Amino acid sequence: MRKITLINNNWYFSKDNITFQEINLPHTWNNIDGQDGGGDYLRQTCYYKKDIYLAKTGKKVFLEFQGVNHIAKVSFNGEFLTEHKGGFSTFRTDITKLVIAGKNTIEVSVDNSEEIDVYPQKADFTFFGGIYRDVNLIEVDQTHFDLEYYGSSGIYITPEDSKVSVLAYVKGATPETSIIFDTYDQNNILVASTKADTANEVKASFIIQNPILWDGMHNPHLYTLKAKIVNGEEILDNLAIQFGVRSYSVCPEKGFILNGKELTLRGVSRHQDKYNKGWAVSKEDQERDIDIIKEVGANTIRLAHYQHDQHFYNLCDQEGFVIWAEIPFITAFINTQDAIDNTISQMKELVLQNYNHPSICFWGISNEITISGESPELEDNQRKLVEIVKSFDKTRLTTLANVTFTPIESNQNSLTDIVAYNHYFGWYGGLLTDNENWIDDFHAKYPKIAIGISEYGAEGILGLHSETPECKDYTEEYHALYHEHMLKIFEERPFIWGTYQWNMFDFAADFRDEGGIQGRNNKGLVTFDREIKKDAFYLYKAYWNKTEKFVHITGRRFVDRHSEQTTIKVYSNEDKVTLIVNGTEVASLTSEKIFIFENIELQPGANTILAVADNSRDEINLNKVDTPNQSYVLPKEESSNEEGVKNWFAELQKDGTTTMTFDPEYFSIQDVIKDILKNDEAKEFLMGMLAASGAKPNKGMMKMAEGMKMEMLLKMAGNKMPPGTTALINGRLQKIKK
Ligand code: GCB
Repeated sequence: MRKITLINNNWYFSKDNITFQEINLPHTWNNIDGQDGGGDYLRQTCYYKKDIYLAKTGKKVFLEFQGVNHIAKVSFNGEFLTEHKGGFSTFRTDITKLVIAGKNTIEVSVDNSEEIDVYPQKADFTFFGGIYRDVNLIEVDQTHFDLEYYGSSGIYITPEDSKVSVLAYVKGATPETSIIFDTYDQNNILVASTKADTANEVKASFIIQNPILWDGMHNPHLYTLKAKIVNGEEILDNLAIQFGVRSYSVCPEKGFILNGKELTLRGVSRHQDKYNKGWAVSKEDQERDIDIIKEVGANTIRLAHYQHDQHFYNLCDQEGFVIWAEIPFITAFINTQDAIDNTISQMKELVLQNYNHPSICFWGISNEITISGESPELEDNQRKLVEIVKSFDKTRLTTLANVTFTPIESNQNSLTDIVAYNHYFGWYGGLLTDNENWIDDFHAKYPKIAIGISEYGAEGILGLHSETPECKDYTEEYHALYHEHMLKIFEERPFIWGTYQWNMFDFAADFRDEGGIQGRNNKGLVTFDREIKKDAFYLYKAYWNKTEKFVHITGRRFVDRHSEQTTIKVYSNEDKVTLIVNGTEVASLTSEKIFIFENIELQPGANTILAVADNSRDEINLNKVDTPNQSYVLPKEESSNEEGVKNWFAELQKDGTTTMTFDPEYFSIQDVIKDILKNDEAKEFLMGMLAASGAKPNKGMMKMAEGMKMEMLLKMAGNKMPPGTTALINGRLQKIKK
């Protein structure tokens, strides 16, 4: 029988390999410095060790690590065993030969520093260093399901209608051993059973009569395959793996189709970190995340931007979410064989370790990878990834997330089965209405390509408020208004195969300095500590949650109201809402999702606002004040005003040229930022230009951008730049000799 022992407790951790402190796993050394801003969190090699008392049993013994970021080097009793590159997948190492009776020592060095050949390289999130997921000791008989095949379970289950095919890899197969595959339904009733001889590779299949389908959130029915390697009566190894029977497709016109029925996928993205914990979150933290995502009413999750914990995929299977799973091939393509190999190994691990999860429908091969430019080499790398996925998994669809400025004619839109774009029109640049214009344009030009929106969002900071919200004011009100627009246009366009709000939770991005908050991306519907649901959360809930009736009065943190009359906005999934102000009924409105009560008179000082619907009610307190509460407004930096942009542009105009030439002896917008920064004159120009445009890039941000071509940076700035700017900048760079 297999014996699995969780060995998370009583480890020792050191930053210098000299002084150690006792800790328990999961652990990261960046839980605080990775979330406090400055882009200066500790990125280096740190050290873990643990003593473990074992007996000599004649069994095979493995160590299993479920997540160590980025590079782990494992030694056992002083002997180096393995190196694993990639911070998100399970890996195991065979320690059998080194085990001694009594005290044994595990040593792991963990490196999260910048490594040229391991992804992610550059991205908008903190790369928390540490052994941040579980570690297990696994003891098995000499004959066992293979534990060394890309960290997978060694068993791959492929259900197609009522036929279920199983592929199992076995180590130490002998003529005396055989395998029994028993399948149980959710009520623990045996529904199919089959037996096979053992071999290195075992193929079996069986029929489940009238299978109960895994039908998304409607009925996420799971079967359990219990696989046993036996020698007569003796059980040598055993595994229980859940799977689901389902079929799906994506249609460019109708969107996602699950088990023959249209299911419009509307959901969110999730990062795996949490306030003060970094990535070292508990199972309970993950369960809480799932509960919150369930409450908002999403039916799909993009688990960005890397492989998440097995526990989370299990929860998704159980709840019926449709999942987009992906590798961290993000932002910067590195054209070295080592880096390409790293994308391949992370892809194999993702697919093989998660093959049996019915919730996973889409394998994502890359995210915004053309930020560093499009090239045949990049496409080769992406094609290779698609090939690998298809060679292992014939049933699922591949996808990718394009950065907004990737032309719709780009080859990027023909690499994967379906595609999606990250768009932030109405936040980083462009108008809110550019969203629907872009989507309609794409759909009209490419009616045969299924298009999804893999990200969209805006910052929403709880302390900032406005009666007249506008783009870039960081208020909770603009955040909500932005999402009102997005939800409306998505509802009008059911052909969009999936939409993924960015992001369900605020998350750590240590280099960020947004709206007065250091080290955080504040686009969440819920705060980083999961304690507060922003107003926009309830807008989504009103759209998506059909079962739990509620009313939510927005603006509860916008307590001090200054204007003569104020507007009270309510989000609800009820039909009719009545507003009662200071005990007096003011109005009743019949509407859908959004109820706007205008010209509400408040009395000086304290006011009670009550909203009542058939099944629910909500109450908030507002304060009528004489002078506006200044803390609600983000102080405008002098350097970020429009004037700055205009002045800089005028200066450039005197000097620049509008014809684009690309003399390779001189700099141009086709050079990458890193190279531009190496030349003093070019650097001075670039930094001056950024300062004048109001951007205040810190060290971390510059690091993120340095792999990008200048032209990409300009495209990202979008319509924030006056027309003709790209040509002008190029003209100026063409005067600087390399
Ligand atoms: C993106 C990235 C994501 C960022 C997000 C943002 O396009 O894919 O990693 O966090 O934008 O908030 O800027």
